[in-house]
This record gives sequence, C-alpha cells and structure tokens, in this order.
Amino acid sequence: MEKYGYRFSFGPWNIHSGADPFGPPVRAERSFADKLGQYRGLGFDAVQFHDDDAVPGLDELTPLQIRRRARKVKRQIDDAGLLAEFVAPRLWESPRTVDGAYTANDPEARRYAIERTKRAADIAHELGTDLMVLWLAREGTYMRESKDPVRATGQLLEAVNTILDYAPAIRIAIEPKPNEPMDLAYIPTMGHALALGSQSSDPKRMGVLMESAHSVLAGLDPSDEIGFAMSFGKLWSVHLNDQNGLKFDQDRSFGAVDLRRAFNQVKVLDENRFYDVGMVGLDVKAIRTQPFERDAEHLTNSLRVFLRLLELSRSLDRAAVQSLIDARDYEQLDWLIISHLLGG
Ligand code: GLO
Ligand code: MG
Repeated sequence: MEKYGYRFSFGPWNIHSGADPFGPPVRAERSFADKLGQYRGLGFDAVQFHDDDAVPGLDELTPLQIRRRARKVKRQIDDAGLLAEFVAPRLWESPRTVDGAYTANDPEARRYAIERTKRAADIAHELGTDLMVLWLAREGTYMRESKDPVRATGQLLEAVNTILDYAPAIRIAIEPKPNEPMDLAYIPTMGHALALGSQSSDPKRMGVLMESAHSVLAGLDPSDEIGFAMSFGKLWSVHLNDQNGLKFDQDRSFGAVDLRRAFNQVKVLDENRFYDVGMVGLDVKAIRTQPFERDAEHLTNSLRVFLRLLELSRSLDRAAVQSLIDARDYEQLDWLIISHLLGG
C-alpha cells in the first residue's frame, strides 16, 4: 500500500467490545497482544497508548514497577515492528476523579492526578516517545456553580507546568473537546488549548491534537481547527474520525458522514506537509452492530479514505481552482470540487 510518507496510528481502545452507556459488551474483548498483532496487517505503523493500556493497574504499582512493565511493552511493540506515538494519562476512570482531575475541588484528587500524570510521563519515556496527549475529559462542570473558571484555568496551567518541569524531554499535546463526559469542558477548542500552552512555563513544548468529532461538537470546522494550529506549528497529532451533527461523540470512520469535510482535512494537512510533523491517528470505533470477526474494518476503511482523499487532493487542478477564485465564481468552484470528489 502506497502511503506517501504518512505514518498511521490508533489506540488499543479503537478495537473494542461495543459496550455503550446503554448496553454491555457485544463482542469479546481482544487481548493487547492480539490487537498488537493486527496493526501491521491493517496498514498501521504506531500505537497510541493510555498509560494503563501499557501498564494495567498502575495505581497499585510503584514507580519502579511501572517502569519495568513499560519496558516489557516496549519490547512487545519493537517485536511487532511498531512505534509508540504518544502516552495519555487516563484521568477519567478512577473514582477519585469523578469531579475532575487537575481541576477537582478535592485537593487529594488533584494530587492523585498529578502523580498519575508523572507516571504516564515515565511510561512515555520507557516506550521511546516524547509525546504526551492530554484529553482533559473531566476538567469542566456538570454544575456551573460548582467550580470557579478562573481558578480552574490556573489549576490547569499549574498542572502542565508541573509536568513540563518533571519531564524535561516531554512535549504535551492537548486534545480539546467541548463536552462529554462533562456538560461544559474548560478547554473546548484549539484556541483554548493554544492559549493555555502559550501561558505555560515552556510554550515550545506545548501543542495540540485535533480530533474531527470534537471540532464538530464545538460547532467548528475540523479543517479550520487544523489550519489554525498548523499556522503556529502546533499541530502535533490528529484524531481523524467523523461525527453526525451535535449529539454524543460517535467516533465514526473517517469520511463516513461528510466526505467533503474529510477531504478538506486531508487537503489542509497535506498542503502544510503534516507528514513531516506527525502521524495520522484514527480515533474511530466500530459501531455496536459489528460482528467480532470483523471488528477492525472501521480502521481499514478510515485509512483507505484518507489515502483516496490524499490522491484527490494532490490531483486537484489547482490552476483551475485559482482562476475560479480570481473570477470570484465560487459556485463553479463548488461544482469543480464536487465533480472532483465524484470522480470527474
Ligand atoms: C474521547 C477522546 C479519547 C482520547 C483518548 C486519548 O472523546 O477522543 O478517545 O482521544 O483517550 O487521550
Ligand atoms: Mg480522541
């Protein structure tokens, strides 16, 4: 498969048992080793990790034990011919972080969140990656009056500064999302994430990860969110997927809902040479109806869509586009793009 210099990644959670908030698993859970064995065959190069994807049960382990176990995982990914793209601390599942992690009102919860993030940085180090992703899942409110937004923003800043200080080799990419699980999240968009990074103690090491579904949930266009971050050299990873309007986070296959929107994401990434900067992560989930034996097709489909759209972006008649822009004939430009997407 020609991949044009792009490298592709996904996380172990992207092959999953189909459980949702309204029903239990409908497919057997595959082991980590089983998933790892599938990456190459599916056309992927790298693994995105939660800290506990790499070291399950890390809350019960000492820092030394965590490092040792992470080292074993490094050997597993090496043997599978894979890289680790990033490690993300999973701060939203512990009973301790029900009210937030870095912005929890309980100081004990905040301490736990920081310690856990330090362990995630240790794991990243052992897995050979310098990238940490922060999806700030529960940093926000269910109840408006329960937290102070000024204080919460200060706490987020303090948290990233603590990590930057603890792990001098680590770069942090914030993955903004406007809601779910919270009603209202504190870092809902690219702009918020970049602003926070710019106020940190080491702005050079603060960037972003853009997820298509999250941008759509914020009422924004994913390609503009990509472009905004890329204009500052701050887009370090992506979670491409798709989303049918303003509802629960669907993590549909890339391009499954809106091919033109997907095309524009690929176009802006490629025009700005994203392949030199980062990997293309596909944060997609198989729908609940999918049978166990075919539980990775959403990943192959998403990758194929990316590559097909890449070819379409590169074969777009840019001179024709420019002359329509010059003539301000955007209706004809509309047709040019649509007919190109329809195969000419
Ligand atoms: C959920 C997020 C989630 C993160 C992952 C990495 O909406 O997209 O899947 O990307 O936990 O931090
Ligand atoms: Mg994501």
